[in-house]
Amino acid sequence: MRYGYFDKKNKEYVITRPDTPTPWINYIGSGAYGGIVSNTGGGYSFHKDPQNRRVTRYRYNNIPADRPGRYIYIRNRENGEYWNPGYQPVQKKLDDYNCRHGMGYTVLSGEYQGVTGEVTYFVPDDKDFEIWHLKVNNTRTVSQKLQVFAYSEFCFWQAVMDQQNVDWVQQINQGRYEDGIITYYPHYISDNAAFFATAEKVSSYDTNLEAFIGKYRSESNPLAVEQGACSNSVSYRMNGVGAFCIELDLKAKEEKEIVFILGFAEDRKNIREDIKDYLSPENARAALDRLKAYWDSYTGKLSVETPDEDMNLFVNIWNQYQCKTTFNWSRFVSLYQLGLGRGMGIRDSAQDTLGVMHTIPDEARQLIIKLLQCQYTDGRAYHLFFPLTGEGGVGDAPVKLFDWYSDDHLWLILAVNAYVKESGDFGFLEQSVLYNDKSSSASVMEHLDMALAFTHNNRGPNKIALAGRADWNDTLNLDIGKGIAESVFTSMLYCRAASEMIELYEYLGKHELCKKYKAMFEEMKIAINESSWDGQWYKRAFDDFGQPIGSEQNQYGKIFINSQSWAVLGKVADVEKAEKCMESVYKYLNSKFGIVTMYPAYTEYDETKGGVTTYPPGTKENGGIFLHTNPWVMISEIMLGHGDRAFEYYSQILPGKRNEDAELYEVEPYVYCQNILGKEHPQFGVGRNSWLSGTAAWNMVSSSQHILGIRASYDSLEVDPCIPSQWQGFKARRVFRGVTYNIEVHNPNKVGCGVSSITVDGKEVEKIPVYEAGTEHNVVVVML
Ligand code: IFM
Repeated sequence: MRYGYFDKKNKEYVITRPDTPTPWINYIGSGAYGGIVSNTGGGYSFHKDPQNRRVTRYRYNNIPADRPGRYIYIRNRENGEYWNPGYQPVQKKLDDYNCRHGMGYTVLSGEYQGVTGEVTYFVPDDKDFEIWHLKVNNTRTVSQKLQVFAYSEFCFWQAVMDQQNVDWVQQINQGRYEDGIITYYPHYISDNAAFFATAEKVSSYDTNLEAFIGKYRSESNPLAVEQGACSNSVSYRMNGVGAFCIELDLKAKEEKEIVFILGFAEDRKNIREDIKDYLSPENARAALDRLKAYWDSYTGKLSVETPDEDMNLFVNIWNQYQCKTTFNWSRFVSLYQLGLGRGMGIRDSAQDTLGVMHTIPDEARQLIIKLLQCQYTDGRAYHLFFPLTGEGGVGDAPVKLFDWYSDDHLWLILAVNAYVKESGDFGFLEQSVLYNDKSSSASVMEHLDMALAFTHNNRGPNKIALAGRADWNDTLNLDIGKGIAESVFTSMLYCRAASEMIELYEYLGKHELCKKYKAMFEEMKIAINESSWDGQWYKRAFDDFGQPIGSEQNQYGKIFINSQSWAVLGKVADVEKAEKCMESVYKYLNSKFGIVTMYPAYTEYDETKGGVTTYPPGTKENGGIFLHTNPWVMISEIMLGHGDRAFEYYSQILPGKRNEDAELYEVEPYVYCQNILGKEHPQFGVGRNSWLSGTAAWNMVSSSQHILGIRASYDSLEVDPCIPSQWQGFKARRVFRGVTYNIEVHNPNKVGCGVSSITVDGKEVEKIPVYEAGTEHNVVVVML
């Protein structure tokens, strides 16, 4: 069943029916003020931090009720009927409905009884508030007397407190109205306020939820809308809302535009001045045009034309777009991660920088600095931090024995190396950055050295990395107090990180350091191969009794995905072992909806393994398809020269390919989700946790840098594709360090991997040079 389609020209996904299997959402905002908007207007807003600066409420665990949200009610004053352009919350059957999710904006359009309503939600590129730009059109040949109600429900800023301390929160809330602006603030705060505003003539308003909705009613039949007027309520306590009623007498075929602004002000005295330029429809339109231009420039650094339309759609638009959202919000705030408690993950954000590096390296560098500031002087790192307050910590994972995860710090090395390759900014490596104690500092390079040193200094009986609280797999909690559990995966990640350091030090001519890291790399590689090769694949870990996890000898969890892909990515496996373990992945872990994390899944809770065994078989880390891990397999296949296999893996998880079976898939077909229920689950194929997943960044990396092979290196742009053998080639445009490269790749012999010649502007070259910024060059790559 189809719920919508991709509108390639307008870079939008168009939803044509409101009853999607789950709310299909979009994000507005750039990483400061922002919010979530569903296809029926559900969702919420926050300012810089969804936990500490929540602006509006959302009721979780209510899917698919998907309420409340940013609602527009249109009421016919003659017959009293009312409806919403986005269908919710009144749920009146509309004569026409669609939702267009674009890049940074969402448009909801509905038609009912000769009236169309269209509302566009977005955050202007230069402001910390959101615009609701409403157009109401009388499509009839007679005039109509209408009313518009605009509504949003405020939240106390600390979103956890809003749920936990209702007694306090409800006594302190204050809501006021003055000349088109509703402010909402707690009694004890004098400067800040959330606000809702319009420049239109307001016939009545409400600041109090109970007054607008009425007792024992809901957003679907609010008293104010039913009776055709708000009650000008002043909220001295209880729950706050911003609600306006505006009278609309539309002549035949007349259209009226109204702008509403919802936001948060650090100083409420400045609200009027701050919003005044954006309250007119003309300026709102101009702001939307600027936003679209921003996104065109963001996605314009890379565009490809391959024989696969779905790949083009995702590499050019949707995957790039999702990468910016994960970069903004890590795993902090979605409809599944509630913006409470978790904060921004260090490992997550470090990986997220990889997905945006080609287009916004400066912003990536700024985030990397924040992550380095989360590092302890001994090299390990916080597990998460809160963007508004800068506080960090280890989070609320069930195992409390450790204050470190074995992998967080190692991802920093991958992020910094990717940044330097993209930007050529070697000076960054010398920049001094504080540690999390806020008093000691070290150069970026020293931070990275310490990251490797921490793992080197924390190895277990097999001389491989200790497991700590967990590794990438948050739920594999093996250390139950003995302190000897080990992670093979982290050891492989360490090898990858060490080899990136070796490459960098070689390039910089730092031979002594290079030697040191080569020795560290070799030592770990040998230890892994001696302890963890299982015959057909690599073991995953050792538990706190020294017993293997992910071995033929285990009844459950015989084989895990990550210790196969990272054996290749970490350059730990020789060719024979690499081929064998990747073949085992295909044989035991692959399925038509993606590769599962491990097999067979655990069937019962086991405290020696921890969180993974709390999940039923086939769910998430316990044998589910945890999509984040799939691109690692694709990259590994490409490193082995298997372009067809890699593309098969890539295609089978492309969300666009699930558009036709969205009823089963349930989640948005325009972004990757975090997990799909695996082959051992009765609901095999159902997706969950859309949007915030490392899948976005790593699929961007695997598709553009490995399948298509276009990647930055320290002194050149590499084009080294490994494509499906039947492709004749492809074209791409890549902006690298300000230089535009128009690339043509030819695959005359249908080999798919390996390059026989490269010419730039007609001259054969060994490497593609970095030219003067602002110039444009034509690159032709002929494959073997
Ligand atoms: O790696 C983690 C990530 O940090 C948060 N989501 C779950 C992943 C796998 O456990």
